[in-house]
Amino acid sequence: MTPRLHTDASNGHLRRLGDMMLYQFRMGTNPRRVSIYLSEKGIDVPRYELDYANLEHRTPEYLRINPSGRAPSLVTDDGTVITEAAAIVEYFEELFPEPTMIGTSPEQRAQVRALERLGNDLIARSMLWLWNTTNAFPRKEPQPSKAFADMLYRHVDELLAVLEQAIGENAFLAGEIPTIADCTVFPIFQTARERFNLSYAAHYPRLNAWYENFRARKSAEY
Ligand SMILES: N[C@@H](CCC(=O)N[C@@H](CS)C(=O)NCC(=O)O)C(=O)O
Repeated sequence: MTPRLHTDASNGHLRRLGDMMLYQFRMGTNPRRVSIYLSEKGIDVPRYELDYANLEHRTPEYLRINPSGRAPSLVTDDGTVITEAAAIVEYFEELFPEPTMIGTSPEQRAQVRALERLGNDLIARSMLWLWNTTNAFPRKEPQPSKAFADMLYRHVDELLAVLEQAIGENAFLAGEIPTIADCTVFPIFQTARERFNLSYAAHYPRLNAWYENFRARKSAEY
């Protein structure tokens, strides 16, 4: 299946995929993995903004698309449904390998994927922490517990420490160019720090520098 491509006359590098639909919550951590990636690549995909407050993601219509009732979901030109942010990102990366955001050799790709998977785990642990640290997710955690949150943060911090080491002196998580690993890790930092104004990874100088650097990119606009 080859998607229909259109070049936007006003922006020569923008690649528009007119017949797809990306279901998202604009502020959601996992949907932002995809939207940040698409912005970095200059790919324009039609979006459907799910009405989270009114539980549109739990309606029978949406559950037919994504039985987990979560976002993001992508419906491709031929009606194929792709769920899971990482799968959606890798799908686009296969459609548009240049400029690469996953690496050019099997070894590089494995290293980027390893960091990306670590980021996936970081998000999962961090979400449990957020559900217990804020009152913003009453359907997930009706009675947030500070003690539980503190325990969960230790598991978050364990992965942050690995990322702090992995980034070394690099500008981006996997080296000198942004990769899908940055697209996965950045949104959870942004959710914790900007959306909920929480201290997150505050004592990791390299990750702090990376965050500020990435935050200045157009793709990170919130
Ligand atoms: N592993 C999934 C996680 C998706 C996910 O949890 N999305 C959140 C938004 S950040 C969601 O839809 N939450 C609604 C719910 O769980 O009810 C992915 O990578 O796409």
